[in-house]
Amino acid sequence: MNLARLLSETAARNPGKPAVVFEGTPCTYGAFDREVERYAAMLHAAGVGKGDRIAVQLPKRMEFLFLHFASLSVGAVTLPLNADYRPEEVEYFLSDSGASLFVTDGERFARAAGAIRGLRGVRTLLLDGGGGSGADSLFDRLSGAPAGFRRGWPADGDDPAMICYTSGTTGRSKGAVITHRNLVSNMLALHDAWEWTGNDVLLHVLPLFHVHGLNVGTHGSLYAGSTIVMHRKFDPGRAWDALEADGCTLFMGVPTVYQRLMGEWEKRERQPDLRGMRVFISGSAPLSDSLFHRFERATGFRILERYGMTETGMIASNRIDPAQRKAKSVGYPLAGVDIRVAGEDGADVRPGEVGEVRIRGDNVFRGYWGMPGKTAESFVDGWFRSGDLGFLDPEDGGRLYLVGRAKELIITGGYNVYPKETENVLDAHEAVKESAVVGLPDEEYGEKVIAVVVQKEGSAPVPPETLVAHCKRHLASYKCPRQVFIVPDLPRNAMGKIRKNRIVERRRDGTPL
Ligand code: MLC
Repeated sequence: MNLARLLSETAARNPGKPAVVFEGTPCTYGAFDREVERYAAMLHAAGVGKGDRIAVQLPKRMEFLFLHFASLSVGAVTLPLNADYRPEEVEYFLSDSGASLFVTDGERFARAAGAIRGLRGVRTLLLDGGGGSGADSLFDRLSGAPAGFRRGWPADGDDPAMICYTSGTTGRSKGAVITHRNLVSNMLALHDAWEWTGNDVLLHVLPLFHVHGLNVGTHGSLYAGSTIVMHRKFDPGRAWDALEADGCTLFMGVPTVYQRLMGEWEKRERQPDLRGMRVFISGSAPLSDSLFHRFERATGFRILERYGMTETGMIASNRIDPAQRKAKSVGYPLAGVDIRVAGEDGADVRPGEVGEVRIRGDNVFRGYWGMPGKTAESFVDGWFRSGDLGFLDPEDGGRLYLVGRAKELIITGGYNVYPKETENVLDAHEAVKESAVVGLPDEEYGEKVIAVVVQKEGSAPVPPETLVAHCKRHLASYKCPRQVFIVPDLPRNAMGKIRKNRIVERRRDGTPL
């Protein structure tokens, strides 16, 4: 069981059909598969083999996909990195994972070179430039790759295919090790649940470095032998035009994307003709009741909401029959996925009661890379603890509703942010005594990151913009506070713990802190 092999078999059945139309340029399944093979030959010649980690930090482009499937074809492990990660973040991911190869572009390498110089055993390949930078050019390597190479697909079901870093409560990111079986079982479950066929055309606007855009959208579509119309970046106007003009049947977005699509819809004089569309799917963050209904009133489509996590892939989904989709519910467990809802004592709660959602199945990852303690903490008796609070509706066949989170986590525009990571960066600023980072409700992003900061005694007043700029030097933009409030002290409870709820309540109704 090797994901890349399965996809290569689909390619062999559909050689002349467009697999991906990237910004208007089609790439057929045959051409796609030949490129993957050429990239695999290059990796093999570079000495990359089973179990090696290949970190890829690139903007959205076809080369990312060729590399990913080539990596899986030679038994290596893909480590996709957010294109916005800062040098220090990249350095951490490379060193923590022990990656032997880092593929990026000249611009990112120029920025990260200082931070990663001290790492041993990492070779860098650049998609452009390369001259004089000390790194090799990917295209030079490709043209020198041996002809006649045949993929051996040495990795099997229980071998790692990807390591996806997720933020953690302690502020230190953890690499979720995802196997071929995890990927394949989840892809097959979605294939059936969403009745995916070769006739589908997916409009793809999400980043490729996350589970949503890569594993759900791209793997699923390439397995079904359907076509992906891929946009480099999400733009609501272009998206509506493409949905009509490119014969699209499927769309996937995070709620922020749907929010922007609605804003654009309401501005337009002529609405797009969506007769070809089959289903709009949302995930990665909770879809509000009001957006679900607003979208349905405008377009006639009920958004299909589904639930997933990096560690588990997709867990639950609403049904493909629109009549069985409900607002605020993430639907039913996918085939092969078991869900239970546990109370504080670890026992199942009574049907309909709220508890922590726990998950078991072939979709569940193997553990966190190099962190056996963290891995052990996240499982109880073989069940993965999602950290999400929810209930199963006994009156509706066990339909799952999510109502909150046990862990401190902010989801902004479909990206996860753990406050601790941002607080650590703020606290490292010379003028900061302590900080508290919270998520405030936000119409566009779902939640937005804000920080409340206490200055060190005797330090000169520091403008909030300086602290935002400080964060942006060290952290990807989505983790940085949109606003910083300087306060004399933080609200605490009798135990001395910061009362984050109090901060959220006060910011919501505008009370001074
Ligand atoms: C961008 N910015 C964000 C942000 N996205 N800030 C907070 N949260 C976000 N999500 C910042 C930019 O860096 C920029 O900052 C500023 O906001 C303006 O950018 P923008 O032009 O408004 O943003 P845009 O690039 O258009 O992106 C919006 C978006 C994007 C919604 C299209 O956020 C996105 O693609 N989100 C999808 C994330 C995703 O794929 N998640 C899946 C995780 S997998 P500055 O300061 O630089 O100007 C997962 C499992 C599962 O969760 O179940 O799916």
